[in-house]
Amino acid sequence: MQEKPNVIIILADDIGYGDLGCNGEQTIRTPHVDRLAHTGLRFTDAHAVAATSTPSRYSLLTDQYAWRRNDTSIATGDAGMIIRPGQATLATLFKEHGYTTGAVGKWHLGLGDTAGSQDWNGWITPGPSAIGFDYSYIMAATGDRVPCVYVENQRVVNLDPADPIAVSYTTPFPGEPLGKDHPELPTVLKPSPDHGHADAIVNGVSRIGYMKGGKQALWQDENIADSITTKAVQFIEQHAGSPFFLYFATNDIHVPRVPHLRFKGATTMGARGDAIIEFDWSIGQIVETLERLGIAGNTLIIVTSDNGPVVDDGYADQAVELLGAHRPWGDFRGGKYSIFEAGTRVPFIVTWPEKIKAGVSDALFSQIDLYASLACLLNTQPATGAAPDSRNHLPALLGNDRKGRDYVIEQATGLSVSDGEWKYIAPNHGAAYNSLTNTELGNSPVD
Ligand code: NG6
Ligand code: CA
Repeated sequence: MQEKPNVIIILADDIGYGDLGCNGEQTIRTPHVDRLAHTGLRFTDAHAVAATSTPSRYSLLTDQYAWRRNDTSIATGDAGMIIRPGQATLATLFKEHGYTTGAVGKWHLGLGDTAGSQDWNGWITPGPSAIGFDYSYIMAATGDRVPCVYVENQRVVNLDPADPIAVSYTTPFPGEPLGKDHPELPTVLKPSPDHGHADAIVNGVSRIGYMKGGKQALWQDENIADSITTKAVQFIEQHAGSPFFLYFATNDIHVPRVPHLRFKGATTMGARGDAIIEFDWSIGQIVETLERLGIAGNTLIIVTSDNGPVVDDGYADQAVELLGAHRPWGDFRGGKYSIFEAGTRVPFIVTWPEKIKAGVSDALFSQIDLYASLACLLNTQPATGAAPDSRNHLPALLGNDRKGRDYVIEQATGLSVSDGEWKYIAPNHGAAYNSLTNTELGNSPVD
């Protein structure tokens, strides 16, 4: 009988607190996530560290606040690896304790030594293996940034050597049409006015950045959830006999939202709503796999999100027009990019059937504490210098402490600190409002 639990972190992209049925929204049905919420512990006051992906993921994996560095803002698709080789991460923690470790899905933490230096046609290094992951199957950045290919164990999947890939974020490739010059060519999704997303056109969708070649390796947008879920399921199947740690970062529900046809019309909210249902399906596949293999009872699953919700994030997918009564941000103000509460207050559900009792926890919790808390679960402490900002809140994570942290620090353009009742937002000169996404950002230059 395996004593150590398997650990799976399922990190959604841009799913807001209110986007899940279990958080009180009557406008959407997410049965697989809701089942986890009802059999496990559902947090009402848990936070991502930042209101956008790269700093949030950096902080979650290293458990060092991203704002301690000045190079952790939203990464391009050719960014160098932001977490440096040898830096402690959740993956190194688990690996040191005998786990097999895997990263599947959205990466958005850079690859290679420096920006633009990656060999997309060879071995891309450093990559996830340099920070503790035994296995990786990732999208380099986001769905809306080139290169639009999967990278498995640091090599582009399905690459035809006769059609090498080139990527640039500075210089277009002659002969490759761009969305900004050919607005008629993106036939699957058009960018929203003024949002950008008007560079390389891949699969009828114009993206950010320039790309050439690699035609055979291109992902199909409607198959991304299927592809990465299949890889996550295979990883679980292959390692079911000994402890594993899986970081499963979904592409749903980031833009461009192109859910598989079988989810079309699953909601009345168009692609954004349907992508939430696709996300929920992915969760169902993971849970069903664990149950089929008889390891569900001793697997700790965390379902959470990298930042708060956004409705129009750059493509004319009718998310605004079809939103109806749905409130992705729940009762909170702001959203993705915002220092107000909805920027980082995210869904957070923890299940471990053999150890965690069903319930709802109002404990103040931050993703920054995962390292120290999970280290405690492994009967160890962070090594000197590892996860410097992480504190052990394992009792809160397991439902034995309903208070949690004294405060959380949140990051958007600037910083805020909240004790769960009051919140201080440090004055800063960032814009007060993002008119593209229609988000109150919470920035103000005065106290
Ligand atoms: C923004 C993009 C947005 C999204 C975001 C990253 C524009 C105007 N907007 O810059 O579409 O890609 O970056 O999202 O380009 S995140 O969830 O990965 O942080
Ligand atoms: Ca995100």
